[in-house]
Amino acid sequence: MDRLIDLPPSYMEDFERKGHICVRGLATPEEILHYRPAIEKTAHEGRYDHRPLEERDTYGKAFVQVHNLWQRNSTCKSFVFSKRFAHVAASLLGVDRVRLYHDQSLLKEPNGGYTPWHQDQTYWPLEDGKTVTMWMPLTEITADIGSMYFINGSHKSGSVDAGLISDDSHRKISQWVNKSSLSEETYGPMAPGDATFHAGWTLHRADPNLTSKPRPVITIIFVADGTRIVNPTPKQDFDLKIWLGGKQPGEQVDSPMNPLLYP
Ligand SMILES: O=C(O)CCC(=O)C(=O)O
Repeated sequence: MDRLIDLPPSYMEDFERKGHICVRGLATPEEILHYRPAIEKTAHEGRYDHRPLEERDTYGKAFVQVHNLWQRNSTCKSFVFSKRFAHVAASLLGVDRVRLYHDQSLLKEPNGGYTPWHQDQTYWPLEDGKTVTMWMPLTEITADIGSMYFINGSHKSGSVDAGLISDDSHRKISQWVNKSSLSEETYGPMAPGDATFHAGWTLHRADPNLTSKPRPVITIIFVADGTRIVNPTPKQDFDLKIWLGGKQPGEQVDSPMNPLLYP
């Protein structure tokens, strides 16, 4: 996972302009075959919400979420600590060094619900413009299993005040998008090991899983080295307590919870 790839400059330009890109074949089929069992097993063991789908709210129906696989399993750690992924993140952010904010497994179950429109940075007490999320499926992404959609250029608008991920954020952002002149984009079918990258404020959503197969995805959130923690909004208190190893507003994101991943 440490074999680096250099993205053509157009990727960095597209990321700057649109707030998202797709890198095909970032992990090889062999690498996915090797790592997928450990990622799925660790995600399964870490699952804490065992309620049936119909008893969960919209957020709960969208995916089963398990965080920081890197701390739970050494094979997952070597996947998350891939220098190849972190180097792409550094290139997109235009920085020399990136750290881990956190990783997560997002399993959209068979018949799992839609992922409402939202902005990740609503949750993060971090300086603007310093984060990028890698979203990598471990299975074929077809039109009916829950692919991602992005609003081009929306990262430049900052917060659209839609709140946390919910039917309400979906409604508010749909209205915001309808009033804007910004367009929606999806990368269509994806192979295991392809990856999308999106910025902290990029508006994004995913379709429901209409198939009888699960949709295993791993995401890794990278943050530029040197990024400072900002005063949290009430919605960001949780992240301040959980993902930053006790660091406080004004300090840099550099606790052992946020290891340097590149170089
Ligand atoms: O996988 C999904 O359905 C949504 C993922 C997402 O919102 C994210 O990675 O930020």
